[in-house]
Amino acid sequence: MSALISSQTVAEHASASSCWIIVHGKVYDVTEFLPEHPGGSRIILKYAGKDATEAYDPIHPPDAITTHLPKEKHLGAVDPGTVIKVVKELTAEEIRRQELMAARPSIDEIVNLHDFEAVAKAILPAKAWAYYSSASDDEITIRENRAAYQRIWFRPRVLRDVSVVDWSTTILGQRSSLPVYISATALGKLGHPDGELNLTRAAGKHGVIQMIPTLASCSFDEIVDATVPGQTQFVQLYVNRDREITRKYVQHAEKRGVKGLFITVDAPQLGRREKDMRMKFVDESGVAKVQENQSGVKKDEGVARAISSFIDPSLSWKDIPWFKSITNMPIVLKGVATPEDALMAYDYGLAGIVLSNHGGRQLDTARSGIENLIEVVAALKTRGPWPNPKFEVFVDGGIRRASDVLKAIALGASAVGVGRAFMYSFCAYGQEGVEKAFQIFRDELEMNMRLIGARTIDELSPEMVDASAIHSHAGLTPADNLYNTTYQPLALAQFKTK
Ligand code: FMN
Repeated sequence: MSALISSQTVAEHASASSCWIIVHGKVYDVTEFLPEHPGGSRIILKYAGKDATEAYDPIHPPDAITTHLPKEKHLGAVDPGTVIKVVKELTAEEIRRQELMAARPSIDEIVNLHDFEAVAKAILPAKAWAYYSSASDDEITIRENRAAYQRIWFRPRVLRDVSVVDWSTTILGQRSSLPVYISATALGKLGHPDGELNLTRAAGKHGVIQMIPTLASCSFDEIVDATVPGQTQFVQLYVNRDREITRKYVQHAEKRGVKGLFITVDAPQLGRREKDMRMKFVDESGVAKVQENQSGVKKDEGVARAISSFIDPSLSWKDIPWFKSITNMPIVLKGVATPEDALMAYDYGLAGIVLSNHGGRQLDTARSGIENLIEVVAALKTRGPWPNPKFEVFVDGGIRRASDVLKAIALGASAVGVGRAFMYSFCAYGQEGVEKAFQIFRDELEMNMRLIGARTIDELSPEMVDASAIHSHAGLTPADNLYNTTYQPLALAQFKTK
């Protein structure tokens, strides 16, 4: 066994020419890795010669450092006897958040999914809130994702004996207790120490399907290990420039029993999420440090961009046969937005598509998934009978109510994905929060299905909704918040003041 390394020795390697860090009690020499770190070298150098565990944990799966750093750079364990325990003083912001955490509404007082968002906003660290809530550019699409559902109205049927209603369904041939799956949202530990495991555990208990993100804070295996027998998971894929890494990841997922591969196709480059980017310029005390801009801080970073530089922008339709050759999992393209691409996915023999704009985080002023659904279903009907069990269409973005879910299904979606609402539910209340979110969906589905006159998911049909206003963007145009905050209303003629 190699000798223990004293923390004083580690502290001697605190520069770019020799940079050691401690993560989970182990010492690593990251000097040569500094220029390669996807998040930039500055953040590592901040912890040079010190324990970086606290900063490392929310952004990386536990095995990231051991996998990416060559064995000879794993220097050994730190001698615990030499570690000086620093009692960290809480900042005013941390104290404020702890107080808010203690004063959270009890979970019984949470009546809808918006409540989770409000609680999460109050208790999350500023960086986590910025990363989770941000959307691209002027954040028009994220607002449209909600507004689009408000342009669709129900045409309910009556007198249909709705004493028993059943909202269970199948998604890619897998049983699901809800017509809703948990969409992939990266970096769960920014918002809760158990990260994505909150979702896995709640989903296992309630028969809901979870899509595992490539960029999860927990490792892929930790997430799969937390399942119960028979639990279904899908995996979301960001395709790596190094296809060998992608091949291994996909085949490992299949071997571990994952039942569907969702390839994200709307992110050849990550969108500019300005709320997240601005966080780069705020130091730990919460003080903006915009002046650093002059001294070389790259403005186009932020948590999202820092972790995503491996994504391959050259991905194209030509790669699809390769994906089909490396896996037997059903392949779904996540982030399709037009009938043209929907038909291509169909013609390439894929299992389905997700009509998604990535929660408004990619191309701003892209239309909502639900608006695209109408055109996509019309186009797919030209290829044969619809619904088609061999090709499923999913929708995500802005879904916060069972009524949203039912509108999407009535218009032809097999099921819908929910990102933020589940994420905020665990940020606010951990696993219990996610379970409560499922309960809210169940309660709302039961009530709405009765009121619409649909006893099962199959009984939902296009005649039950009026979507005639969906393409009219004039009425409920999302507010341009950035513009509105800067420009005051025009002044009217003023009375003289004395
Ligand atoms: N989609 C991906 O394909 N991969 C990701 O890593 C990913 N991370 C996300 C992280 C956050 C914080 C959020 C809010 C969304 C992310 N998404 C990602 C998009 C979601 O999978 C989903 O498309 C979107 O959240 C749906 O919109 P909603 O949040 O309004 O439900």
